Amino acid sequence: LRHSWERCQAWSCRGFNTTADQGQQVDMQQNQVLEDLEMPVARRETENLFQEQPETGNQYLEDALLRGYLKAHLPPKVLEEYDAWGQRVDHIITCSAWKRMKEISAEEGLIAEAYERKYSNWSRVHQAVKLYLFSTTSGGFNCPLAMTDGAAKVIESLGIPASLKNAFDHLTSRDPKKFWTSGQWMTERRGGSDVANGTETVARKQPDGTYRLYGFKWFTSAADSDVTLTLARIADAEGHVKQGSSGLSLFFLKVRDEDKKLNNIRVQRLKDKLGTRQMATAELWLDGAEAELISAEGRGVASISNMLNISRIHNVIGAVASMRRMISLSREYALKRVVFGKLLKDHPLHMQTIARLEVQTRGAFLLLMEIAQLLGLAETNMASEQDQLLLRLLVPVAKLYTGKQASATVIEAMECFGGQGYMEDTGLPVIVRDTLVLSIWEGTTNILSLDVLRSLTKSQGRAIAVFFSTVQKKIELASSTAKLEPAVRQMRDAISRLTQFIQGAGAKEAVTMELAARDFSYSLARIYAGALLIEHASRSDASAADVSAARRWCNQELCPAATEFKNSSYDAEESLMDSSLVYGS
Ligand code: UCC
Ligand code: FAD
Repeated sequence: LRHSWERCQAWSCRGFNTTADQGQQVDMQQNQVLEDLEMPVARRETENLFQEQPETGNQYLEDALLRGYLKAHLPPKVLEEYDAWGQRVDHIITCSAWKRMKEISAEEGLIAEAYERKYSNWSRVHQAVKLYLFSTTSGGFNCPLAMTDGAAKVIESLGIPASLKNAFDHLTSRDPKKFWTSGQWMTERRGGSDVANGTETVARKQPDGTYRLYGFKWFTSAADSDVTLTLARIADAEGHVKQGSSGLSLFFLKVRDEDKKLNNIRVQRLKDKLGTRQMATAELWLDGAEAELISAEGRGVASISNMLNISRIHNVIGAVASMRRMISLSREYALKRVVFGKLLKDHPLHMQTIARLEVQTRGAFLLLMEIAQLLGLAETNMASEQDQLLLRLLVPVAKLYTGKQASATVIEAMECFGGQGYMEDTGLPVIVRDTLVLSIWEGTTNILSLDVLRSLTKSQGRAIAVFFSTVQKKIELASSTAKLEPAVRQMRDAISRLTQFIQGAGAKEAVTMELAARDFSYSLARIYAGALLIEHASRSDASAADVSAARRWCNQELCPAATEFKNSSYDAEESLMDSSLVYGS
């Protein structure tokens, strides 16, 4: 793992990306033109007068005049729409570092690992750890990897049909020349969350059994990918389509043909994004794109949910990795920055600030590992029914919770650098911007909170029962550890309040649970992560810091849903008042 990380680190230092992901803001085409000008990392002698930096820099990135001049003069385009002969080509230009990331991902088996299952049920943990180390130095390549893993998972869950065998082999290949990445084209203009009502793309069946897709995909990330999965409505002989979720089917398509020509796809434009700018997200017209139907008709959403659940786990990996990176940089800076006559690390209030971030990150990390373990069990037929229910429940819980944790953590950690944290050329704002998307894509916080309810409803109470029994078991094992006693007590109290909330809310109208969905999901996240921290701290070789992390985590409000329920926050009158507060009448 260390070797993998060092390779990626070395690569991201060599190119436009320093270890602090600095160059991500520079347009990709400019990067391509400029890459020869980029100098290897060089440590600069610092005069006593200046504050020592937390990381070494890059000569090109540090030369503001050079960058400013070139930025002003070079064309910022990253999309070549026409070739020299006037033919429409819509070629998305990516830099060599991006292409190299794809090669490294294949060589490291970042997707292959999960499907080779060399480490049996531990293969997913191994993959997750490698991705976790890779994530913040991947220059955004973690995004196509997430979707590629999701596509491979869908194909595998279909039993790898003969028509998709070749694609599966490419998606899970370790050979850089063979490795393909996949997109995930779900969002249309009218619906990113409400895919069931927002999808207008139509699929027309061809005499040879394939389909042609016509529609407009509003967000398509890693638009340079080789293949994609997408949703469309199959038109009948009269051209009519069925509306709603049951009218959606899932399709597989190749983005380009053998001659690298786009598959009747036109790039409308590239998105001008707040972050993740090193990764091209496009708006695409499908104008008769040839596609293969891969789900049963009308089962598109259920089929693509296999992809969603995998890419949401990757989102958790990205969230924890961002938190870890910003904390590493903050604590490193605290060893070097002197204020009021001593190092930042010797100011107790500053250490308390970082320690709080550390506690959050530990909780998030253990949630991630728990999910990776459960997924590994499920994929090697070792998961019990309870494990599977828990996995289904914990994926949206962890995605929504760690997305929010990561946003808050990176902003707080940015402040740990004072004014420097806000300066573009430190590379820190890039990490902040790239992190903020984690709570939006792959399902927003509210949508995932509703998905938590969906998973509970569908299991008819079994999932929440497994949740409670698993948490109880974890804290029971720790109850003999005296130092953890306060944490265990707080957890027992939270479990009891959560039980009362569920009984109380269950007796009310459905709207109560909808209004409570977010607080309820946060409660599940905090209670489950609390149990994991306690379990971790009760090992015989646990450190004092492990115990402290568990205790501190459990000192927070573990069950906000119970508190808000007691405050009548989910009552119909309060819901009306929400609207009055927002609209002022
Ligand atoms: O944003 C995107 C890519 C960004 C780039 C990738 C970054 C990756 C991370 C990088 C690392 C740093 S792609 C777009 C993402 N879009 C979404 O996440 C959509 C958000 N909306 C939802 O999730 C909604 O809840 C929908 C679309 C699933 C709701 O659809 P419906 O059709 O209204 O919902 P239904 O009718 O409740 O569900 C239809 C079926 C049901 O199964 P059956 O019919 O058997 O009862 C559901 O149980 O689908 C099933 N289902 C699921 N099953 C729905 N969701 C799930 C699920 N999560 N797991 C299992
Ligand atoms: P809306 O659904 O309009 O949501 C607006 C707000 O309303 C949100 O706060 C949401 O939480 C809230 N809301 C919606 N419904 C409810 C409800 N029932 N109850 C309470 N609150 C609700 N999509 C793809 O398919 N493929 C991609 O590759 C892709 N890449 C992306 C890359 C980036 C950088 C970004 C920012 C987005 C990308 N997306 C992609 C789209 C992304 O998945 C959607 O933007 C996201 O799912 C939200 O959908 P929306 O934009 O339609 O927002």
